[in-house]
Amino acid sequence: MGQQRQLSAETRAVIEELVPEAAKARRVFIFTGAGVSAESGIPTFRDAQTGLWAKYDPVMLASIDGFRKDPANVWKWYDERRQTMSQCMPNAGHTAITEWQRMLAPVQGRLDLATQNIDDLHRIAGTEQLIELHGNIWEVRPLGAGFADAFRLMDCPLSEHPPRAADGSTLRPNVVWFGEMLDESVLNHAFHCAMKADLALSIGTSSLVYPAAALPFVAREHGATLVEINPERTELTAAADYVLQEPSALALPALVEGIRSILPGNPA
Ligand code: BJW
Repeated sequence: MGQQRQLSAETRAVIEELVPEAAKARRVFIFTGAGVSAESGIPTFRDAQTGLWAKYDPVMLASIDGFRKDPANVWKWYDERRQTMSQCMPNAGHTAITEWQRMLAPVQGRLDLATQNIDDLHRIAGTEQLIELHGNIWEVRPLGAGFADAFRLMDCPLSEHPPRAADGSTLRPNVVWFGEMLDESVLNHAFHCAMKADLALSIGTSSLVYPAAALPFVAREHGATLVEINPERTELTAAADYVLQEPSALALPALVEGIRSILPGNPA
């Protein structure tokens, strides 16, 4: 049997201090990145440059130039990732966020979740009104078309690279590549939620990719208490009020359980 992982004594002390404040928050904003899905078996974007996908250059592939140069190769990479993701289930971190969102309903609170992840795991875990900043790997749109023309394409693996629309035109993944604008309405909504928050959490992201990485800073500037959950230090760490230097699938359930124990209307 595998050894059970435990939070460090330092993290337990930080959670004990954080729980009463977190339980008072009625507008919670959560910003997530690849680290949250790492424990479901999906390599992070940085892992991709050293691990499973080392044969590819994700920074080149995640760009419109890379796609125009070799759409079949880019689609091969996305198809492999779709196949990996189709085998993955939400982990305890995803589930804890959903539980926290549900726990806030009886106290007229709300939790907004903006994710950079394209893997659908937050939705599968049941989180509602999900804000997908960088799109969704299960959606496609015709090359040259906008986000509004996206539709789901669940074939896995795909029968051809690139997949084509009924009229023969090339389809692309409905994700945001380097140098591309994010969907303006989605980004504006995320900033609005960040600005309204009284508690903001940045979880499992290297905080390097903008404009998304600005969200927790903006929440902090507008008065939110800022929490970071990440086993590594990031560009955000120094700005955070509370730092839980742990995997999210370990720290989030402990935090949410602590909140549940004192939040009205949420029996264990
Ligand atoms: C754990 C854990 C565990 C591990 N528990 N944690 C200079 C040159 C070129 C561009 C720029 C530049 N300076 C700025 C830019 C802009 C650029 C940018 O920010 N680049 C930076 C890299 C410098 N941004 C853009 O281009 C954006 N668009 C834009 O700015 O438009 C404006 C504009 C356009 C045109 C003209 C003029 C202006 C678009 C950015 C789109 C990002 N897209 C990607 C790909 C999505 C599709 C796909 O996946 O295929 O999004 S890139 C990639 O990075 C992906 C991710 O969502 C995103 C963030 O990554 P994330 O989630 O932080 O993952 P990692 O891997 O970096 O980190 C994982 C973390 O998890 C680590 O910290 C671990 O420690 C942690 N971790 N295990 C908790 N168990």
